Amino acid sequence: MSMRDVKLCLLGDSGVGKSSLVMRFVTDSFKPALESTIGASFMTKTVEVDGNTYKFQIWDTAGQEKYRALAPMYYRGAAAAIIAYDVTRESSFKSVKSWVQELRHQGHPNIVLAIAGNKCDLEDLREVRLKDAEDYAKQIDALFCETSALTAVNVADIFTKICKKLPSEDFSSSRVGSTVNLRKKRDVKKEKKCCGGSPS
Ligand SMILES: Nc1nc2c(ncn2[C@@H]2O[C@H](COP(=O)(O)OP(=O)(O)O)[C@@H](O)[C@H]2O)c(=O)[nH]1
Ligand SMILES: [Mg+2]
Repeated sequence: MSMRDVKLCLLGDSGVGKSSLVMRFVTDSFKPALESTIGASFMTKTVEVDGNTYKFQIWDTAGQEKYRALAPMYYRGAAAAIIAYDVTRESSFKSVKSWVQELRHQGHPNIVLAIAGNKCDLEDLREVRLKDAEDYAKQIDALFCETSALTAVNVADIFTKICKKLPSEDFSSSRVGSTVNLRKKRDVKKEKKCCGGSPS
């Protein structure tokens, strides 16, 4: 069976739900009181998309400022990054923009970027409009989803979309455990947004 290892890192302010998103994706569960991440934590999850197998190596970073200097260790060499914000906290959406700038300057030019507007279950507390985030993501050619680690909405989808946008690789000749080669050209098939539609 052909398998691709995909190194992915999660970035974003503290408390936006990065660890909860990883937990939902990896174990399909939600724990309301997760301990806050120290430095970074690592998990793997294997998925099948379009008949190909992808093994995600997920680095979940800590959002606090004191750990920010560590982030390059995780996003350098990453094939994909999910930058998460909290739809109920405008300041966390502003931080997305600074992460995008940092990745543009320091990350790999072909890194697949996805933006996750998490906690979309908290519609009443919303501070970030869906359209504003969608427009921004489109402008920087990033995948975009509003997600909820609590209800599971769009969590698996964002990872599936990332698989589809990874630089193409010849699976028939790939060895077990081969890694994504970022030097290869990006898949020409552009996907402007991830999940579409507005949350109910
Ligand atoms: N309502 C709601 N709360 C969430 C969601 N995701 C995370 N949380 C809560 O937000 C807080 C921070 O989550 P955590 O995953 O630790 O955030 P991190 O610091 O970005 O890793 C916790 O109290 C979570 O239970 C979500 O989708 N909806
Ligand atoms: Mg965390």
